[in-house]
Amino acid sequence: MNYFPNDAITAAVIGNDTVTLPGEIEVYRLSLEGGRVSINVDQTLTLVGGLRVTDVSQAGMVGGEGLITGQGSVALSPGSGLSIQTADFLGDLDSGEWGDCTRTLIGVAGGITGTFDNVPVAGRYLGYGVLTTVEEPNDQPVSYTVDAVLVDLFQAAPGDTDGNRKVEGADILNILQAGLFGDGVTPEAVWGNGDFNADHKVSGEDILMLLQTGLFGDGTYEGVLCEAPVKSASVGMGWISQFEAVRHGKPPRHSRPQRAVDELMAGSSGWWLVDGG
Ligand SMILES: [Ca+2]
Ligand SMILES: [Ca+2]
Repeated sequence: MNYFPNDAITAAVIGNDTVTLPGEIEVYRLSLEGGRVSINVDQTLTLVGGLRVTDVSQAGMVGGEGLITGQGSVALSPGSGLSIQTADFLGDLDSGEWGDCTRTLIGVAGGITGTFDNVPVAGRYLGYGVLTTVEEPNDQPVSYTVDAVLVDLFQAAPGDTDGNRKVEGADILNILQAGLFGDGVTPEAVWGNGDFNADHKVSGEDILMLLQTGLFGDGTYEGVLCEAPVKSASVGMGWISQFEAVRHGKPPRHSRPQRAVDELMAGSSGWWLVDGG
């Protein structure tokens, strides 16, 4: 559903497709809920109250199309704000795509005047293991060029429940303390308590995703999210082979992460007391 009044006190909602503005438009708050806006040359979209994006995963890469695009221009009024969420992962987690990524929210050839007065703070959780970040390249969650508004995002790796760039004992503790493992589908199951594939349950599939990253106890991890995807057959192979050994009834070698998972599966919660992370 698209709803686009030309009115400085009314919100506009773009639910699908790309809406080309019919002319000069002033709007209180623009909500992009799956759709995009295109602005024709010599026309200006003025955002009085601000912009709300419900799925930042659809925003373009740097140099690509923004969610607000076209040959026209955008004016951000004083006091306007930006709010963002995501409705999907930023990369294919099964292929090891996580890490930092800059996305283009607004990219208009006619340029941008003004800035948002209120933007998400660094580390704001957006859903699907995605957070705003102050890491390179822009050192702030929201940045501006003459013709673009960019947002710096971080896609956490499966297992990194708190998005601190480590998969460690504290993450396993988050999963254990929530106590949702094996409960089946529940609305309470989210990234932060162990649902890494967003199927609304914390199950063995999520634990396998954690294991396959090979990141447990490895310290701070890097990512390849905005570069060409790198698929390495060796990623996590040690873990996978141990998991396979368990599945086939062979005794696993004793490593802390494997023992943690064994005990998680068995419902024990004492292992993390001896883990150094
Ligand atoms: Ca973590
Ligand atoms: Ca899950």
